[in-house]
Amino acid sequence: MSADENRPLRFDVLTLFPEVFEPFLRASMPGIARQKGLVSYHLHDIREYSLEKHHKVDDRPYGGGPGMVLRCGPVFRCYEAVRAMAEPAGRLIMLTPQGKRFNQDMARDLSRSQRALLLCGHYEGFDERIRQGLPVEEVSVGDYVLSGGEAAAMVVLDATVRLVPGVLGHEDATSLDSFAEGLLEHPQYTRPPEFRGMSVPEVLLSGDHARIQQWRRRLAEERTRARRADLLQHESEETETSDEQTE
Ligand code: 6GU
Repeated sequence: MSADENRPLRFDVLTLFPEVFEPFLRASMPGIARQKGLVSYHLHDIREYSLEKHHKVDDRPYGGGPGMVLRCGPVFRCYEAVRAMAEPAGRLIMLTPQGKRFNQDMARDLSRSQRALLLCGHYEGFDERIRQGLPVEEVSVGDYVLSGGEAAAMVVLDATVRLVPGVLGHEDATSLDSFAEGLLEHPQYTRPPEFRGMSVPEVLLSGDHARIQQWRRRLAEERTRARRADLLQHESEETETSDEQTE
C-alpha cells in the first residue's frame, strides 16, 4: 500500500549453475520484463559459499547409497547472505520433485509478490536439514525427475514474469491463455487464408466478433473436454469454494 508496491519484482536464484540462466533471462518475456524495469534478476552461485577447498558443495550420503547430497553449510550461508541483500525477505521456493505441483494459481500469487528466492538443488538431493532449518516452500514442476532444479526454476520464473502487470503488451492476452480461465486455448490462425489445401475457418474471416467469440469459446471447451477433462472438473470445484477470494 506504499511506493513499495511499484518496486520491481525481485528474483534471487540460488544455484550451482548461474551461467545457464543468463541467456534465458536475456531472451523473450523475461528479458522484456527486465528491460521494462518491472522485474530484476540476481544470480547467486552456491559454490561461492562453500568453505571447502575446491568449493566442494556435495558429499556422500550417510547410510550409504548412490549419488551425492547437497550439504547444509553452503546452502544456509548462501541463503542468509542473499536474504540480507534486500527487503522484504520474500518467499524461498525450493525446486524439488517432492514439492507441491506448480500451477497457474501459484504463478499468479508469486507475480503479485515483491521477492522470490529460487533454490535449485542438484545431485541426488538436499540434506534434509535444509528443509528443517530454512523457511522453504517446496515446489515441483511435474511428475518426472530432472537432474537439477535449474530447468524447473526457469519454468516458475517464466510463468510468473509474464503475469506481472505491464510485462505483456496487451494484458488481455493472459486472460485468454490456456489455464487462465481453466480452459485450453482455442485454435489460432494467421495468414495466408489457405496453405497446402488447409483453410482458415470461415468464421474467423467474417469480421463478426460475436460469432468469433462464440466459436472460440466452443472450440476451447471441446478441446479441453477431449484433452484435459480434469481441468473442467477442477473448474467446478473452484467455483464452489472460491467466494472469499474474488478480485
Ligand atoms: Cl522442481 N526438480 C527436479 N530436480 N526434478 C523435478 C522437479 C524439480 N519438478 C519435477 N521434476
